Amino acid sequence: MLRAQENKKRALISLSGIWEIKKDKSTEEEDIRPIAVPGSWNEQYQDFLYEEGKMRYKKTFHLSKDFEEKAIRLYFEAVNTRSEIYLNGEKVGENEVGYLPFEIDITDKVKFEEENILEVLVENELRTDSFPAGNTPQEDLLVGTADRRPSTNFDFLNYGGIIRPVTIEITNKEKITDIMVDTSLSSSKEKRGIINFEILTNANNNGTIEVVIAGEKHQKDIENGKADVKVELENAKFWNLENPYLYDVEINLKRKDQTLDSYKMKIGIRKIRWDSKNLYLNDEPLKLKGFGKHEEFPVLGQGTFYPLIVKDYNLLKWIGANSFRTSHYPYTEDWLDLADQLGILVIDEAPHVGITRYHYNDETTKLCVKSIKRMIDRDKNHPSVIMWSVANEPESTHPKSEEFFKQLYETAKKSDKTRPVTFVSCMDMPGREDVSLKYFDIICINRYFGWYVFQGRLDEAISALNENLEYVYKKYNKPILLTEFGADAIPGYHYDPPILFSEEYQKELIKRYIEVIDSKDYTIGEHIWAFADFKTQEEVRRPIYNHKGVFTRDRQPKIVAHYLRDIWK
Ligand code: GCB
Repeated sequence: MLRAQENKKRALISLSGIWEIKKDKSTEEEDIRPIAVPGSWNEQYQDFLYEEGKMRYKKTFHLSKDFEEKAIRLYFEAVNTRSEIYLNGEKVGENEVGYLPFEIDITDKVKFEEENILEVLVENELRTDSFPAGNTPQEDLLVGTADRRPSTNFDFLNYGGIIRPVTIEITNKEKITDIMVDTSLSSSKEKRGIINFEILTNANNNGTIEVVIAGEKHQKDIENGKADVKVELENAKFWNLENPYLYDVEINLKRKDQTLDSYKMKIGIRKIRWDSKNLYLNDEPLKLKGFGKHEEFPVLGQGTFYPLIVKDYNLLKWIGANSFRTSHYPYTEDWLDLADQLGILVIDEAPHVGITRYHYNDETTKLCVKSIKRMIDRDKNHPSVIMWSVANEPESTHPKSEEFFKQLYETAKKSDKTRPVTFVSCMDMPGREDVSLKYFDIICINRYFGWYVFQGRLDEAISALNENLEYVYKKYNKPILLTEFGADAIPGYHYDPPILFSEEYQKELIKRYIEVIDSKDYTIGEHIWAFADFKTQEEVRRPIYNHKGVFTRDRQPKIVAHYLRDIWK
């Protein structure tokens, strides 16, 4: 599926703005309230903070008769989580994967020059064997979630709503339907860029695809709805962290002299590979410096908010970071556009957080396979994406996890052979062995020595970390990335000597972890948890927020931010 876009042959109508919302059960007219789209509903109304039921969204729109001969599709960038879509009272589509886009063709259903009523029934109920994951029998959980409110298997608010923009795209009926770009055969040494474009259309055998890049046009006839175009560029400019060079590409669908459709994109020529100790970008070993993040902010919840995207990249650059993980779900695609443009590397994570033994069944496997395919389908052409993460901290010690994760690994590999695939594990230590990580290319691990274990006892924590890294490397013989480590620091809490919850302790712990990580030649870097404080469920371990942020929730630096800036720059 192609992301909706506006260009010389495509028009977009935005449905962002104020919609109506009401609880689905409610029959009272006065229960209808205004709600902002995009945005999570949780912090727009006090009584919606933990709302988990079905909510009915509504918006009206009009279309001119000028579009009667055109193809019209609704493009939802993301609805969390399950949704049913109704147009003028008729069900036109449904979706069960959060944080990823879906489309609905409404060409034959939409009314012209009359009011159209669009309704979206949204539901985010916590389910033991699905996503968002929660309401899990407590006695079986390895990670104690006690009496959380709500009972999530993950550490952020159970957000719901139409969280990302909704648009109507108007195109010709014959159009380009997907584009795959592969630059992995390029040679940075010889400065030769090899770009394979695989372009899909619904124009069967009748037409030509034209690819315009670097001032040259490359043409190929469409066969069975497909055209493969290979472009070779001598003296190619490679995409890297110092110079994230992007080529502007225009792809046209043509018949005789007529252009039926057009699509614009930016591509970066770069190559990823890895061995038993390193991950390479264009044959240079990488050292990742960065964070696990969230896409969330006061009032908006997880709603797309362009100033936040700009601010966070500004801070990533300010602090000298070169990468982040989209924990624990794929972010709005504009994040990736900016990562491409600014030269920031991204580990793209599927929305699979809180997996326990109850997920190891056929139905959940199918759902996860579907969402991994959809994540890769959306993000495959972004040069900034260097790795796929298929899950965060699942119960991967359980014997049944093995077959489940093997399938998820194979799914990701089948969709994309050019990038490493991982999942983020927190379990691996003697007596608590991870049985699934062995299938994956890069070993990503989260460690909280000095916080949840060895609380405040940094010397013991650091020696445990040392020992555990050696153990994990010996077990897998693959590059290791510490994807999470950190400590809660309540902004403005200071203490000497450094003790739990003080900004000083957070700094000391992070400093000592980085020293250990840097001392091993098989580690590929450090991702601190977390970039910024964020809203969580309610429980005694969380004074309203998770305070492991290096920045506060409103993006002001804590002491450790200045320390990181010194060592990373
Ligand atoms: C983790 C999770 C992350 C939590 C973090 C914490 O391991 O991956 O979502 O927020 O720990 O602070 O407990």
